Amino acid sequence: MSAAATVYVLNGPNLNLLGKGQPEIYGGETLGDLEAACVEHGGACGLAVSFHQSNHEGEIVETIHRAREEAAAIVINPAAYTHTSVAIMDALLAFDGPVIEVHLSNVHRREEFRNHSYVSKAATGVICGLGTKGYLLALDAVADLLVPDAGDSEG
Ligand code: CA2
Repeated sequence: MSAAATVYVLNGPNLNLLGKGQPEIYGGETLGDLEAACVEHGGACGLAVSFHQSNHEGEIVETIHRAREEAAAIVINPAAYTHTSVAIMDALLAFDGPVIEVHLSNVHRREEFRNHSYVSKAATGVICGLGTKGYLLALDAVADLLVPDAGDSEG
């Protein structure tokens, strides 16, 4: 049996406050709850989830560099860096596997500055507005994208 593929699930600034404020926008689950749900759901999809959160742009860039060696896919909620960070976009562009961008809130219904994402330029797909369920749907997408196309092996 082959080892489970590793997926890095990355969370940007202030997401450590999840469940501790603004529940009308970001819901009531804590980051710990979200990590547990991702690990469990990832496991059910045959994926090993490595979960990270940082308030520092350079640390996120370095974690993405590590993912180049250690992960088959990335799920990322870059939080406010979504709208500002060319450095995170460039790091993701240098990653070979699928990248799924997730936002808890529907960024297109909010302030105009949240409508633009640098990270989307490097994303395979984007999920927003579905709360923490979006992370689980992103893991489903990763599991699908990593399975070699059955058609490829048939004569
Ligand atoms: O909707 C999302 O997931 C966002 O990425 C969240 C970011 C925001 O800057 C993006 O525009 C959209 C903010 C994360 C802040 O999280 C908090 C959670 C609870 C309490 C305070 C902040």
